[in-house]
Amino acid sequence: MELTRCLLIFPFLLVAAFAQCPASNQLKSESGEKVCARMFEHSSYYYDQSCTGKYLDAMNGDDFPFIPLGWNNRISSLVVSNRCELLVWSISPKRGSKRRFTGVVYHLKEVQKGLFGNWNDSISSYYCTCK
Ligand SMILES: [Ca+2]
Repeated sequence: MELTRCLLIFPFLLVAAFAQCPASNQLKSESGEKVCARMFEHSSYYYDQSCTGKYLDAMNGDDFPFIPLGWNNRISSLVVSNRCELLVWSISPKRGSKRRFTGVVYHLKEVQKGLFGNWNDSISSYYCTCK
């Protein structure tokens, strides 16, 4: 009886404790403003532990040919708000590979960049817009 109860409750607790990536319709700044995209320092092999570490918010219309200081080649996961899109480049200013993102991206490592690369720790410029 006790064991059964544990088995039923434990998986739910794990998900609740580690669910990290916010949903695309829940991105708000501390002042309550809608955020265009939130970019995170880390990701995890486990989907429910992604979107961790420090994060960088892009607001609607933010256009950064040079990503803010300290963030170059550092972003590993990201979430783009509903009806918004994030354009990124691998080299500043807006050079190299280019990619458009929407929705939740748990692992930039799994997004192919060019023939052999991937987008983990590879974003150097961005432009975020919402409709
Ligand atoms: Ca990283």
